Amino acid sequence: MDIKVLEGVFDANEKIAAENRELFRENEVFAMNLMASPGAGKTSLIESTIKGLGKRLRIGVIEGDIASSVDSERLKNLGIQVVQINTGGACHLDANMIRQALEYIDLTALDLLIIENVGNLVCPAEFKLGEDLRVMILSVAEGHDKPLKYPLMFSDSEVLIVNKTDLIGMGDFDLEELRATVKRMNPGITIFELSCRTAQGVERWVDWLYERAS
Ligand SMILES: Nc1nc2c(ncn2[C@@H]2O[C@H](COP(=O)(O)OP(=O)(O)OP(=O)(O)O)[C@@H](O)[C@H]2O)c(=O)[nH]1
Ligand SMILES: [Mg+2]
Repeated sequence: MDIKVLEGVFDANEKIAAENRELFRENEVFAMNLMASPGAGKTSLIESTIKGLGKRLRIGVIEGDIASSVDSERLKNLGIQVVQINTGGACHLDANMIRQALEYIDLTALDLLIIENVGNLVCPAEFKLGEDLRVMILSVAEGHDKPLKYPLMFSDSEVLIVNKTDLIGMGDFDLEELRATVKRMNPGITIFELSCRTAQGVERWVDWLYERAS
């Protein structure tokens, strides 16, 4: 009985995600779901990406948080459309939340929609939003063993961004070991290493995203 209920939730989400996907397709908007632990650097990467893309793409952002509008406040001076979703406790965004947020976004004025998911390394991976691209961040401070402990997001993302590479050498983070583990779990994954703090590696990521989204 319980299993049926859970299946119902996921089926309903898949259905709305498909509708969101169709809406993105009709409006020729490329949608990216950005997932990571709290503090890994999602908002920092969005800031760096917006600056790096400049006027090449028209960008909008949906910010997902349990509470507060701290992140959307950070972005609103960058001259883009930003909508904040507060989940009120839920540890992830779902397709229905995105559908509601889309009522406040003019998709006809966008090329790229970036969705910052709730900071969490587990739950966001389970809910499709209708996105074209699933990107996750792991920051150096979190440790290279995280793919083994939280496998779903690593196996299910198309891109892994290793952020805070400026901190490599300050602890025991082993980049080679991380790469090998992730490639074993998800051979097709594309990995970028960068630092939003120093901007090293950001250009390569931004150019790749531009090619992919346009
Ligand atoms: N050293 C270093 N710090 C960074 C880097 N990128 C982000 N930070 C810092 O990490 C902290 C968290 O960054 P955010 O961008 O807010 O992280 P987030 O993933 O959006 O966090 P939540 O939205 O709370 O889940 C901030 O203090 C950033 O300044 C980096 O490349 N190197
Ligand atoms: Mg954030």
